[in-house]
Amino acid sequence: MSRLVVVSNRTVDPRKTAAGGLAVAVRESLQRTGGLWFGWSGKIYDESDEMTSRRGVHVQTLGNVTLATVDLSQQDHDNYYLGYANGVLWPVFHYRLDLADFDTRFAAGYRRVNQLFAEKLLPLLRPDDIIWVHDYHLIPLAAELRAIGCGNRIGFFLHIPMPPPMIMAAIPEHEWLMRSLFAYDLVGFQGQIDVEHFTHYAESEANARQVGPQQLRAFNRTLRLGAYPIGIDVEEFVSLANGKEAREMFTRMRDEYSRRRLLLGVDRLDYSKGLPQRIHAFRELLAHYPENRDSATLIQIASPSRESVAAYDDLRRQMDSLCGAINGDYGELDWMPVRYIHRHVARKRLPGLYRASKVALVTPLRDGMNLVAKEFIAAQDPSDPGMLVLSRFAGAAEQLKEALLVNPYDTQGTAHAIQRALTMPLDERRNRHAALMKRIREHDVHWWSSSFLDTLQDIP
Ligand code: ADQ
Repeated sequence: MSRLVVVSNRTVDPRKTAAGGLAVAVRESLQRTGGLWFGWSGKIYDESDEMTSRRGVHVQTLGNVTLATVDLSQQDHDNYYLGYANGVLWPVFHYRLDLADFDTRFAAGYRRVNQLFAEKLLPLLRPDDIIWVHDYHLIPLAAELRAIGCGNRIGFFLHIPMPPPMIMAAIPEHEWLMRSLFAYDLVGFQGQIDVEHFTHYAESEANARQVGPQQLRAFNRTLRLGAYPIGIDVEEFVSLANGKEAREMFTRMRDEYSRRRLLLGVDRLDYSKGLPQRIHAFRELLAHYPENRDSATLIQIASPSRESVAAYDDLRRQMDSLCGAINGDYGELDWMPVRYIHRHVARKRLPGLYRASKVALVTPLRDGMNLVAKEFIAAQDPSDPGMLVLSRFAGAAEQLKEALLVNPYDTQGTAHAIQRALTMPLDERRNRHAALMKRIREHDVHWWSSSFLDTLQDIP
């Protein structure tokens, strides 16, 4: 069996409870087989200090996983991470061309850091290692590794959506990004729609030909594609839900909101998550279904994210003002419609919060998958489960058909679906929950990593 080498922008200590979808999933795949995890240390070195700026790779062995990390210079961090990854690729891949800043210095920094990763990783590789690269920060990594002689099998998984060809083509460097993707042996996407977008894009922009099922040929290389929808560790999450912290949280929320109907949103504060639209829909609910006044409470947790990118600052101000206005207009002395909390919730307590809620609002404008939707299902009491209101534009909607699917741009339609979720009879809630639970168990995180890695391993 080959050794697994995982490369992602950030690494975390694999022995600790990881927060964040990618970290949980990567930790799971590595702990099963052992291996090497390579990425940025999260540290920025001082370029004026000769000693530190020449620093190499930090290597640490933690259980059966070796962590290897590099530091970045301030300039590389700003151009690669803030500028290109989060200022160009993130908005464009979420269909937000209006928020992208196509400064050519960002592209140069992105390429430089991918070259740095390739240079530092190559000496650590063994000939039969199998390499799994994660996400939009590292699209050109395989091409950079190949350019310096790496012949290993390399797979790539895109955690975010693949946009339609005309949107992708707005990126000035899109041809280079496309060519870079063909340096991989396997490229995995969250959903079938992403595979279709990529296929159309490669056919129209690179004259790619289909040479087999899910196989494209261009740039003298054959690339295998596939949809590998990421899942959660259902058993781990169920046991977290039964843990002390989650039970305490559940009891606290149930006591505090015994007379209320609790609705919940848990997100990073990100413009892709549709938070202002969600507040508008909740406001519409109070306006059109007055029985919810003095009764329904929306707890919206939005953890701080990418605060040095301007669009995130604007969103923060917008949310402060929308939540303030709804509380001012509808609140009573003893009831506030929205509790908006700009903070992270500890992972061990999260299942208690999910379980105490009657309805979860997962309404992104576009999302690769969205694991909150799956965690909410896993945390429910099967005998009296809460209901999921899910955006049709989340990758999760391809699988979670028994949720109430909504178009988050349609304020009235979303408010109507929330009302339906709040008043759904117990039998229907149980049936839908059982079907959803079956789906998240069938395609859990173990299925995700083993099906991707088995395909990569078996490519001739
Ligand atoms: P994210 O955009 O970060 O991930 P998501 O999948 O919704 O989005 O959440 C990841 C994790 O973060 C979940 O485990 C969730 O519990 C946790 N989380 C989010 N907000 C939190 C908060 N306020 N407090 C505590 N925990 C919080 C990207 C893609 C997604 C894709 C994942 C995995 O954008 O579409 O599902 O990668 O592939």
